[in-house]
Amino acid sequence: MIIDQFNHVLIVGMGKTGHSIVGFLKDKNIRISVYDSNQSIHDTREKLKGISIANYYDGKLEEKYLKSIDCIALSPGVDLRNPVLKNAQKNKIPIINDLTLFSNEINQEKTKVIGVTGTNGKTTVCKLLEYLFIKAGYKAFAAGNIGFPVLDIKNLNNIDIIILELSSFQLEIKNQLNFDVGVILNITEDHMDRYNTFDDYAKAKYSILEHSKKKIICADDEVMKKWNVEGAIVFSEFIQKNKNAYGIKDENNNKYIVDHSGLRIEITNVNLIGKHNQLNIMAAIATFKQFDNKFDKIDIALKKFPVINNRLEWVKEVNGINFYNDSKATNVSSAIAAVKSFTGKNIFLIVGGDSKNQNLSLLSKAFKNKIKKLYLIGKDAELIKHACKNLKEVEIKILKTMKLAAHQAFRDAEPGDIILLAPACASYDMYRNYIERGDDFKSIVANF
Ligand code: UMA
Ligand code: ADP
Repeated sequence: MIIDQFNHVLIVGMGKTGHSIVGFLKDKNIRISVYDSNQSIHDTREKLKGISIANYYDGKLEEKYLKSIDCIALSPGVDLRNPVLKNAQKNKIPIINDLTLFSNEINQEKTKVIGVTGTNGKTTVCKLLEYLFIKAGYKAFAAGNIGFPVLDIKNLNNIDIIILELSSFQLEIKNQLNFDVGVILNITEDHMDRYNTFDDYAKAKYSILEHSKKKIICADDEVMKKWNVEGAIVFSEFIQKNKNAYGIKDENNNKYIVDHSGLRIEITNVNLIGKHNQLNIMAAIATFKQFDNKFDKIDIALKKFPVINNRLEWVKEVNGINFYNDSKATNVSSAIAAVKSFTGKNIFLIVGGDSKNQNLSLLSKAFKNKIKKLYLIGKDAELIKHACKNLKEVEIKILKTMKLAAHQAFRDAEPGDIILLAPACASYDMYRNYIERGDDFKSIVANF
């Protein structure tokens, strides 16, 4: 058991993951110290009442906090480039995360593990996989970056299949966890405030494949196209020659997911809209098929799978105008995917927030001939306006609040039009998170 090697662990970051790690370590006869840059010692102490904690630290991470410890358990939100952490690595202090501890807990003979990563679509695919497995009679559970730390999973031994949503931050920390199937959905720019180069970000994603018995990747993705992944199972919008390929076939205005062994699953009238969701569904089916070939009601199940909140979620129709909330579109590529999901419609689009050093230039190309008016909110409104300056035919307005933006869009739109919130940015400059941002939008729209 890896943790037996350590006497004193410093947990860095006391959010969900930090607390989950404390919960795991507290009965293991190991000294625990905790650190958080923002949460005050007082608050953390209050939350950990009744647990024996050697030291509470807050403020800036200091070299001296590492003095008596022999392991750092890191939360994903903490940047590994922090000089103190870099030094720790240099001094061979092991840096682990909750997945490292989990890899020692799980009996992989009994419980299968699927890892899903990618810039966008992880939660959709993980939830869909969990749903399909449960429909097919398995005990399945989705955890990880989805919002449920792995060490909080109860009755691990009773679960047949765990579906882990994995962020690049979680994959950066090397561990012994192996995946029966590892999936990369797509790789586009995100989190550039955490990586020196896009290549570093892509490498973190790639690392999932090094630990996966079966590898599923997207053949259409510009980054993955350049990789040569031996034996990979691929999914694509097109029909690929590769015998391990899943593709989409159009027939008499109906769409089917097909493979080269006769699979044919209709996806015409599913609730998840847009081409990106067709790719997500295909990735989920390709994964499901690695475990089960008997369940023959996938198409019926798919039609009942509901849209997940804040992901191209239809909100309301007022005077023939349809409102959609895609608050989880926190990067450029997801906002573009949202815009592309509506054909032949005028889109009145609300964008903005913290653009996280992303390259915003792709927005203007994608918005051309699709967007009628653009409403910009939040910290980087001016930056986005500048990036869209070539969109001569699109009126761009900067507004102070979501409420002003939504009201302006409602005044401007006409029956048949779409009002879409797809911010392309993180929400932290205006809200606690994307959920609060989506809720704000929905509550404003509820009053129209
Ligand atoms: N903190 C520090 N120093 C830092 C940064 C943060 O002390 O330099 C502290 C903060 O003050 C805070 C705590 O660390 O108190 C937060 O830790 P965290 O950011 O690691 O967040 P958790 O609550 O542990 O949630 C994490 C994931 N968060 C991030 O990766 C940023 C959650 O994903 C995940 O659901 C959860 O673990 C369970 O696995 C969220 C996310 O935004 C939803 N993920 C990113 C994404 O999806 O794009 C990657
Ligand atoms: P993640 O967990 O990777 O953030 P989600 O399923 O929560 O993924 O979706 C996040 C955002 O990305 C939503 O706005 C959603 O509409 C969009 N999205 C989902 N799948 C894709 C995809 N394959 N490509 C681009 N955008 C996507």
